[in-house]
Amino acid sequence: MKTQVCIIGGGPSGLMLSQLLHLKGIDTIVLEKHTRDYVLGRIRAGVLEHGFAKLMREAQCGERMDTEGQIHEGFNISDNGVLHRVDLHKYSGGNSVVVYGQTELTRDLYDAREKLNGMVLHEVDDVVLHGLDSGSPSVTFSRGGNSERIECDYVIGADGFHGVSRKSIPADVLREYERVYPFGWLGVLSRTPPVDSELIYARHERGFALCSLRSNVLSRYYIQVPLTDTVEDWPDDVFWDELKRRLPGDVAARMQTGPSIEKSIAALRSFVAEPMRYGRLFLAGDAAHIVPPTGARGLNSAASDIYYLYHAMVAHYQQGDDQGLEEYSGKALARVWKAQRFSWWLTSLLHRYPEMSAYDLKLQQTELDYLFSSDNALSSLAENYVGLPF
Ligand code: RFL
Ligand code: PHB
Repeated sequence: MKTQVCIIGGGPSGLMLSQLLHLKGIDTIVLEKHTRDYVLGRIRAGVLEHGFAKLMREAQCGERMDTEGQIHEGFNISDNGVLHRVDLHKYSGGNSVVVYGQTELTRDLYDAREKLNGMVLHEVDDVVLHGLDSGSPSVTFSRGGNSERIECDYVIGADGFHGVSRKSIPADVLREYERVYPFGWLGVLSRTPPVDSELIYARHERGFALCSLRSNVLSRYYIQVPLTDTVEDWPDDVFWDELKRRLPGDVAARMQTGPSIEKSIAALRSFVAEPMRYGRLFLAGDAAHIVPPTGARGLNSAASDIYYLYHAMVAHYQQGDDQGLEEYSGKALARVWKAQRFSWWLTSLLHRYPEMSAYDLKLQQTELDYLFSSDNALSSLAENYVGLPF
């Protein structure tokens, strides 16, 4: 097979880029390891910044997001049982975020690709990238027992943290920066009305908790757990009791509980790979960088990568202008590192680390007290949470 841009990974990054390029007449093939149902079964992001929402509209995929997504102009931080509201609208100069699940937006992207007869090949295995430092790269893979090969101009590595693309960059070129956190998040999805119309991030001596939502009838809750815990350690009733303990009394009292529809534990990690380009390979999204979910930045950082790549590819194919491609890695990484800083900071502010000394706890408390006492500090939090410009 032949295409202009071969995209590895059919998650939100790969699908979004494929759709945007298609609308500009640039041919792509997306290779995805799993089935569509498997990809849609992964419960992940819930909070989108407007930069991402704009890109969805540009990709002609924004209709359902605009009717079913919720605009949130603020969120809450509970500090040992006391609730403080962060007025995003006031402190970010009128901005807000959109609450719309990653599952739903990925479904919208799949539907859009299907409508335009976009080529998305599922259940591909043994993906290998060839000739990345030559003028004619190719990708080989197996599907349904057959070996296949795609010749292309460029390869996009949008295959997430565990994908093959990043690993195809020679070790003496790639530099990796990483921080692994000594705890995970246990997430529960339940068909119950959310406890609050806005998100609640809770700092508590028993550990962090988060109350989020997908709609008026679908709630998403998380609690910080030790990395050694498994889902089996947390039957539903034990989970609900622990979540309530970490929330203000009145919030816990009005919490509606029910059976979990999904329950999983995610480890928390900060990670950046540099550079994000090697020859004809460009990395995007989780393939190049990971943040702990505390700041809701993961998918939103992927959005800026896709935005830069999309414009760079269009300039290349329509005007023969390669400046965007040349500058991609540096430009993308500048924003990526700011999302890293913010996610690390909010994680440090709200979690209970096993090794925390009395001094560390006092500093954490002071950092929060300062935040709630300073318009400047709240503005800094708000401008990062709604997303820095790209
Ligand atoms: P994905 O979604 O991991 O998709 C990569 C795709 O590549 C496929 N793949 C391969 N395909 C072919 N060949 C191979 N060898 C392959 N290896 C892998 C995979 O099957 C997969 O389909 O990466 P992408 O597209 O870059 O998207 C990134 C986002 O998924 C991620 O950043 C967010 O989910 C992070 N995140 C959040 N981000 C936000 O912006 N706001 C949030 O509120 C938010 N909440 C979250 C989150 C992530 C979480 N977890 C589980 C880590 C909450 C959680 C709990
Ligand atoms: C979610 O709804 O899954 C969610 C929301 C905000 C975060 C992380 C996850 O910071």
